Amino acid sequence: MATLAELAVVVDAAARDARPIAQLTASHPDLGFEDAYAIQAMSVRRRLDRGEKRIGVKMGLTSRAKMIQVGVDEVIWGRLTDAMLLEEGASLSKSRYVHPRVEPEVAFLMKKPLSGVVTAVQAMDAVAAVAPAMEIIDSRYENFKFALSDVIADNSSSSGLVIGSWVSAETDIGNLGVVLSVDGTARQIGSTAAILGHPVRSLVAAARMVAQWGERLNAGDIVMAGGITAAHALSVGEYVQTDIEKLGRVAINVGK
Ligand code: 0L1
Ligand code: MG
Repeated sequence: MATLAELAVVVDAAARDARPIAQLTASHPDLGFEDAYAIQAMSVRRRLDRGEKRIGVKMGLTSRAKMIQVGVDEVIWGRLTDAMLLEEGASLSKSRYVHPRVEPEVAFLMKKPLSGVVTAVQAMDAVAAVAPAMEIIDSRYENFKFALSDVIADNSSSSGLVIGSWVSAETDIGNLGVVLSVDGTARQIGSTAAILGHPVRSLVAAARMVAQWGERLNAGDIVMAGGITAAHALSVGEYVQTDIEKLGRVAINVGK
């Protein structure tokens, strides 16, 4: 049996080298969520030790569409670093990923620390701004297949994010229309209400879940609230855009 630290080396190397690996649960069927989050923390520590900077957290599996797409039913979280941040409107390099997918999200920018059990009002009071966003998810597991412990250990498939322009945190984000289009054709349609009924619930969950690991959301952090629709698998040459009513637009090109 490999130790948790050894498994962290495995998932970190797979992400760094964009190389698919077997599910950890294939060789470690008893890997629980707690161990999986410990692996995640150690693998992200390795990134930070290489010079990457922590910029916030992502919430995952926050919509029914996502839960059904991957066959699990728990909200999960992962850590974001500056190396994952893509410039709005720029090209991502598909060869840096194993099998990347993109999903429309809402991003929060924090202006105050937040941690532990908080209400929705307390959570929004800690938010400086909100923005339309897209997450690039990339499971490091072969065929994008995993058990929940696998994906948690793999930093909840976190691999990229692109943020549009920040708008006022006063904007009512509870039920805004969302369209993800590829080369001008709508491919996924949804509402921000798909995120746990209201995206602020994802922020409340983020504050609670990071606290379980002795962490907090800091002023300046980005919190990705979670996918609104099923994710779209990226192909080279595509132009992918998300439009969110009242929030605006965010786009990327997919390069080699
Ligand atoms: O909702 C998400 O950000 C996805 C988390 C992990 C599952 C996946 O890779 O699709
Ligand atoms: Mg996501």
